[in-house]
Amino acid sequence: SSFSYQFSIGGMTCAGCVNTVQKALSNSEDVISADVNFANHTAQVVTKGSSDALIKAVENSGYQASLIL
Ligand code: 9UX
Repeated sequence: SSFSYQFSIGGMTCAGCVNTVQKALSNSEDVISADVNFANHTAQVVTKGSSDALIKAVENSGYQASLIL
């Protein structure tokens, strides 16, 4: 089964950052879709994996992510 997670993303200071975070999430294992919103500083991700793996992927790309419950 798959899960849908919403994250608050920190550190995106220009629209180019959106592409970096988008790629980090999209290229992560088990991710089905990832949509990053610059205006709201959020990301919506559908994955077959864990939210922790996604937070690590975002952090490894130089940004922060926290799960919105
Ligand atoms: Mo824009 Mo983001 O020049 O690292 S791409 S700030």
